[in-house]
Amino acid sequence: MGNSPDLLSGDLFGGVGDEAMLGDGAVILRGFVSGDAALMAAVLAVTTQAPLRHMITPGGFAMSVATTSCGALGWLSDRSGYRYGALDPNSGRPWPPMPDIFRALAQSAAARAGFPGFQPDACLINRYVPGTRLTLHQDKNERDFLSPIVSVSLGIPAVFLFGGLTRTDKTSRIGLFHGDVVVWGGPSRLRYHGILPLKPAEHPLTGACRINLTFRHAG
Ligand code: MD3
Ligand code: FE
Repeated sequence: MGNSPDLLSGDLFGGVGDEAMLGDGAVILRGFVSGDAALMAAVLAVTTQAPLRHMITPGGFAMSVATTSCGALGWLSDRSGYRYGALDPNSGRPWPPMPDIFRALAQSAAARAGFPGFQPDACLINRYVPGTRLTLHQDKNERDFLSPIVSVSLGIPAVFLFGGLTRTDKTSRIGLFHGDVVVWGGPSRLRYHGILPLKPAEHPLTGACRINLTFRHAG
C-alpha cells in the first residue's frame, strides 16, 4: 500500500488491530497497544526518576520536544552533538531500567512486523504539547541499522511526515493516534521523518499532550 492521503484520517484501517505496510519495511499497527493505563504508569515511573527535559541541539537551541530515556542507553543532545550514553547527564546516574511492559510491547510489535528477536537497549520518551514539532531528520546515531525502530503513540494525535532517503525527497503525511505502533525496519529505517506542530487536543489518559516511545537497538 502506498502513502495515500487516506492514511491521515486513520479511517482506512477502521478499527483496533488493523495493520498495513507503509512501504519499504515500515509497518503500522493501528491500536496495537493494550493495557495503556499500565503503560502510562510505567512512563510516569521512568519520568519521575529521569525527568523530561528540553535538550540543547548542536546548534545551541532548546528542543521543542521534551525528552528522557530508559534502558542501558539514553539518547543525548548537546553542543557537542547527538549520541547515546549510559548516564543521565542531569543526575550523573544510569538511565532507569527499561520496564518489562515496555520491552514486551516493543518485542511483540517487532515480531508482528517481521522482526523476531528485536532486543531494544534504548527507549527514548518524547513529550509533545500543542505547538511542539520535530523537524525532518534521520535517526542514524544507533550502531545497528539492521534492527528496526519501534514507535508507540500515546495521547493526543500527531501528523507524521514520512520522507525519503534524502532531505529534499517528497514527504507524505500520516496521522498517528493513541495506541498506534509503527515498526520502521528495512530500507525505511533511514528515511527522513518528522512531526508537524501539534494541534491543541485532550486525551483522557495524557491530558493535553502526546507521548511517543521509540525503542532502538543503539549499542
Ligand atoms: C522512521 N520521533 O524520536 S516516531 C524520534 O513521534 C522521532 O516522537 C517521532 O522521530 C515522534 O527520533 C516519530 C516515528 C519514527 C521514529 C523513528 C524513525 C519514525 C522513524 C526512524 C526511522 C524512520
Ligand atoms: Fe526520529
